[in-house]
Amino acid sequence: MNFDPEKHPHRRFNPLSGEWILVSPHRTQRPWQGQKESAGGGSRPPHDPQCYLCPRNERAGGARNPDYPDTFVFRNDYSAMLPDTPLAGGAPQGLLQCEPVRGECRVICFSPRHDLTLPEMESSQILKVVNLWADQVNDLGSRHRWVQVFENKGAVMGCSNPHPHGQIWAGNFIPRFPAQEEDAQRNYLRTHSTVLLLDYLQAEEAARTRIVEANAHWVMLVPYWAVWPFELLLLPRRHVPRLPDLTPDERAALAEILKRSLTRYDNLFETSFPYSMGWHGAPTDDGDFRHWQLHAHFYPPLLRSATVKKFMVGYEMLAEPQRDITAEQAAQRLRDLPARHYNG
Ligand code: H2U
Ligand code: ZN
Repeated sequence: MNFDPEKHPHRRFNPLSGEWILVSPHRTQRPWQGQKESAGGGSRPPHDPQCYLCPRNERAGGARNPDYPDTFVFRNDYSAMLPDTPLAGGAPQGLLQCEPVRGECRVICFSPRHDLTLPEMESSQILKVVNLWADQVNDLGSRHRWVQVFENKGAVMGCSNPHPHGQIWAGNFIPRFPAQEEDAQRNYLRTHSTVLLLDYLQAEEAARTRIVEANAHWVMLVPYWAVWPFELLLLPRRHVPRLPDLTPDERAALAEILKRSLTRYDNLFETSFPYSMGWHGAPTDDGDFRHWQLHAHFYPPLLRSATVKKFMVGYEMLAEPQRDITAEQAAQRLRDLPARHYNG
């Protein structure tokens, strides 16, 4: 008998992080038995007087939100990094190393409407979020090396509030995961004279099995090396280093593919699908970053239903991440869903 990756345990390599993952497809040869539970949080009002992100309300820090019509950005009242940390002093201590960090943290409201999420918003409204992300990378990137745009969605991801919002943390250092991607992409360009994620997109378009959504400017796919059951990777077709480099057409197409893909997420278990998502683009300090390709990661924790999540524990904490359902099976399931929201 020959090795068949659809049936036999194997490891897959993530060339972007340099890490391996264990895939156990033999555990899912049985037919799908996942139950469907509607564990929605119930309907929410368009404005919640208790919400610290709704227009006109007071935040925990005491500041009052303006009566914003579409998006709104403010400095995080509990910022994890501060702009004025002293940088002098702190001699190296052998094995006990530490370095001071400077940074800024912001919160961005996607909409004044407390009851919406990104896939429930009009594409024209999502476009305003896209433009805001790009403007924020421009602004914070002018004085920080790494600008991390992200969204935590859903209580299981530790999100503190259902009001549609994301965060931006910018700092004077390249954090661990982007640093892995920096090394991998730089080495790939050096050895192949081509851009890693552009070559990868070509391979995926030839295979077609992992693509979930595509339009003229973007492809949304379950990466070959996905760890989370329904992990997605969003790639522009053109070589684009950072969010601010996107053309107006690319931004509009991005709003469209986000709406369609996140709707599939919600339709999968007929629940507002939790995830952490975020953008990775070229670092924002000076330098040659031709090896970088902009992309977004979507890491959702759900496995079998609205209430059954995957735990990264045991072997995965101590040895290596593992999955049962293959990336190809996950992509097929997302593709088979309607692109129209179950809720509307
Ligand atoms: P989540 O995206 O994980 O829900 O976090 C929301 C952020 O909002 C969190 O970092 C901030 C918290 O510090 N926040 C404020 O800045 N002001 C508030 O009034 C409450 C929450
Ligand atoms: Zn609100």
